[in-house]
Amino acid sequence: MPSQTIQWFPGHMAKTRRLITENLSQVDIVIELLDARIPKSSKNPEIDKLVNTKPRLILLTKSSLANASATKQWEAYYAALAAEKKFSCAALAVDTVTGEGVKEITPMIRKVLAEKLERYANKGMEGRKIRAMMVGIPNVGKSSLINRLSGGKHTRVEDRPGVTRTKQWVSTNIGIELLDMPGVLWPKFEDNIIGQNLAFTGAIKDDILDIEELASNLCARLYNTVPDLFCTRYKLDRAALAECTPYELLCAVAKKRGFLISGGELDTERAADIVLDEFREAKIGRVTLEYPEKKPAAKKPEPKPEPTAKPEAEVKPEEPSENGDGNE
Ligand SMILES: Nc1nc2c(ncn2[C@@H]2O[C@H](COP(=O)(O)OP(=O)(O)OP(=O)(O)O)[C@@H](O)[C@H]2O)c(=O)[nH]1
Ligand SMILES: [Mg+2]
Repeated sequence: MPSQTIQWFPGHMAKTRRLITENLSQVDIVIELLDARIPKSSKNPEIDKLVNTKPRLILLTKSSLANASATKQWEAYYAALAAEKKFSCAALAVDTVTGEGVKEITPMIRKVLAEKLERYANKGMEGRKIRAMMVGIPNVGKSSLINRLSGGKHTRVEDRPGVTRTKQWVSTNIGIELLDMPGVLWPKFEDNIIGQNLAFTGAIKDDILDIEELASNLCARLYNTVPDLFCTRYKLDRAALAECTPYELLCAVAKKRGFLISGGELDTERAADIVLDEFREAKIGRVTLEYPEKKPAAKKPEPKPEPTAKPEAEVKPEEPSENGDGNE
């Protein structure tokens, strides 16, 4: 099966880049949202240039869908960067559904802006509202978080990327004005694995994707990194699938679920939708696809034991990248 090169950069995203730059002087802080399941792939490399030296807070969103131990590692990674003064502050894991981390956002913002707030206080401007701009990839949860912080349904939220199309200010009673922004990607992903990760988690519009191929690749990724979770969910025999291609893994799911079309052929389209939906809802388990890079170990690591089934499984490094035809 030829592999699709994933790319999605419609005109409104180029406009969003300009919107970020134009509105930067209006805000005190930028809140950059990363998807806790893919903190590396969801970090738009252009944001650093656009935001420049403006104080920034990183949030790892949708933490209830990610592996908790991986999220802790990502928090530690950003805490280390902050300690080395390579970043303005540590990152915080949040989830707008469970409410995890949400109460810690305001104190964290105040910590990042401590010097500025002190200057305001010295000028007798304690009551001045902090203005924060939300930036991040599509579907990462910017508008949901604004609604959660403002305690109302002020912004449109939908289970698809590209919902917010223009900027919107929202007031809160926690001393912060929030600026919602459309989600923004970048024109060319460095590596097709990044495109795949973004597509697996729902940051790329499904309409432009070959869903069967995407789901086949997701099956392969899950089989290779969290085999127990994948095989348990779809009642598959791990050993019997060892030599399978990604598409054969998808076929195995379709067969096990009894998805057939007329003539008795396997309905792999239906299986593809199911695998993607169940991954995105964490029904397969709380899976993080990327871990922070570890510093080289001082001594040789012990050989890894065979992974065993557990609610939150460890994830191994990426499968090799694939190249192929483009799409838009
Ligand atoms: N489980 C979970 N789902 C979330 C969380 N935050 C957002 N979602 C869901 O993710 C989807 C997208 O949320 P939005 O708030 O619209 O995302 P956005 O970043 O504003 O998206 P765009 O406007 O398209 O850029 C919705 O279905 C939300 O319910 C979260 O913390 N946990
Ligand atoms: Mg939005």
